Amino acid sequence: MGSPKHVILVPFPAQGHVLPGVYLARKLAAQGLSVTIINIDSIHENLTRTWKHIEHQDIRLESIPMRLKAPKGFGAENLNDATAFMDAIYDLEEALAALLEITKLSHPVSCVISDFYHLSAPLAAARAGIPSVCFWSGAAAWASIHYSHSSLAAAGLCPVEGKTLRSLLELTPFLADSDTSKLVSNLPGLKPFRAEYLPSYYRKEFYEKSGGGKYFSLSLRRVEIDSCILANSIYELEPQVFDAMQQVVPGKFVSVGPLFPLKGGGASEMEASLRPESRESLEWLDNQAPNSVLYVSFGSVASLTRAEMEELTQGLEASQKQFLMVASRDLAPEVNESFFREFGERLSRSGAGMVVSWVPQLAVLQHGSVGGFLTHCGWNSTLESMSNGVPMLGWPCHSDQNTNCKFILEDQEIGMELRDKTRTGISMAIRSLMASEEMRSRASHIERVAREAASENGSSYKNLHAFIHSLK
Ligand code: BUP
Repeated sequence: MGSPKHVILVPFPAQGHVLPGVYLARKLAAQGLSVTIINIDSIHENLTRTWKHIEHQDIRLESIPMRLKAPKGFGAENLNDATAFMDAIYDLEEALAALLEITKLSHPVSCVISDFYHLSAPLAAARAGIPSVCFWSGAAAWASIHYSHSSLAAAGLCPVEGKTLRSLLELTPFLADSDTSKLVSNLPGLKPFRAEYLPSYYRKEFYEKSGGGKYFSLSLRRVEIDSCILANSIYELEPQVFDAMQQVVPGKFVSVGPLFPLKGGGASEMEASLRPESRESLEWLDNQAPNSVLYVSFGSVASLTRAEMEELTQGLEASQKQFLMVASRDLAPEVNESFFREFGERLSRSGAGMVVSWVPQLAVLQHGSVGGFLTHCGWNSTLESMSNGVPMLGWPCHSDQNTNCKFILEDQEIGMELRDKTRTGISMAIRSLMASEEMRSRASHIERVAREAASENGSSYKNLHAFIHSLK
C-alpha cells in the first residue's frame, strides 16, 4: 500500500469558518486521508491548545504568520477593519505559495481545499501547481446568487475582470439599491424574491463604503481555478438549487453537509474538551423540562445596539419562557458592564434564564431541553439547528443571514423571521415559536433528512466519497 492521499485545508480565519473546516478535515481523515490544516498563527495557537480530541487522526496543523485577527462586526459600522482584514488575507498569497512548495516536497499534495472567502489560497495553489478545491460553507441558495455573477460574466453581461466597483453595480441587474422590495428573478433554482433577502454585501451602501466589490470580483475569479466546490449543505434540502447549479458551474457543485457530529456522535465530549468551562450551561439545561428552553445566540461576529439589547432582554423576560443566552461584551459594545450584571442578577432572582459568554453550541442544540433557537441565521447555526430538529426565530444581521432566513427558515417552514423587534414583538414571537408543533415537526423532519444524507450511502456521504476517489 502506498502512502495516503494528502490534502491541504485552508480555512478562512474566523470562528464560523474554522470549525466547519476542522469538521471537514476529520471526515477526510476518517476516510484514510492525510490532512494538513493551515491557519493564521493566532488561530493555530488556539487550535493546538485544544487539539487532544483528534490526536488519533492523521491531521497536522501548520501556521502562517498574519498580524490581524478577524474584526468584530462585518456590518457597516466596522467596514474599515473588515476591509483591512480581507486585504491582509489577500496578501498571504506569496507566503502560502512558499509553504505549499515546501510541504509538497516532503509529502505530495492531491489538492488544496480552501474556504470560498479565502482569496489568496486558490492563487497560491495555482502557483504551486496543485489543484484547488473550494469549500462553500453556506447554503446552496446563497451560492446560486453568488455564482450567478460568473454566468453573467460568461454571457458578457457583467465582465468581472478589470471592471470597477461602480461598473459592476451598473451592469449587475439584481443588486439591491434603496428599493429593497424590488423583485430578483431568474436566479438558478430560486423562485423570484424581494431584494431585501440578498446578502447584505449586495447593498449599494455597503459596496460603496467597503470597496467590497474588489473582493467580490476576486472571489468569482476563483471559479476558473477551482476544480470542485464542496458545499456544506444537503442536496435533499435544496434539490432545485443543487440541480440548477449544474448549469452555472457544470459538474463542480456538490453537497457534503452536515459535517459536524450528529446526535449521539460525541459532540458534547468534543466541545467540552475544547472549552471545559462551558460545561456549566449543559448542567443548567439538564435541570430544565424537555423542549422548554429558548437558546439565544448571535454567533461570533454580529453585534447589537444598546437599544436593541434593551428590547431583547426585556422581550426575553416578558416571554416567560426559560432561556439560555450567549452574550459576551462584544455582542453589545455600547452596553456597559453594569447592564449585563444587573440582567444576570435579575435572572438569578427570577430563575428565568442563564447568560454566559460561550456555550458548546452543538451540544446545546442536541440537548433535549432546548425547544427553540433565536438566531442571527449564520449558516453554521442554521445548519446545526435544523440538523438537530430545533425550530428557529431569525434575527439576521449581515452577510448571508437574510438569505438563510428567507430560503431556509421560512421556505422550509422550520422557523420565522422576527420582524417586530420591540420588547412586545419579541416576547410574542418567542411564545409563538415555542408553541408551534408544526415548526417542531418540520424541523424533526429536516433532522432525519440530515442524518440520512450524512449516513453511509446518503447523498453527502457518497459525494464526499466520490470526491476522495477522484483525487490523484
Ligand atoms: Br457564539 C458561539 N459557541 O458560544 P455561524 C458559537 N459557537 O460553539 P458566525 C459555539 O460557532 P458568520 C458559542 O456552533 C457555530 O459553529 C457555533 O457560526 C459556534 O456564525 C459557530 O453561525 C458560529 O456561522 O459566522 O460565527 O457569526 O458571520 O459567517 O455567520
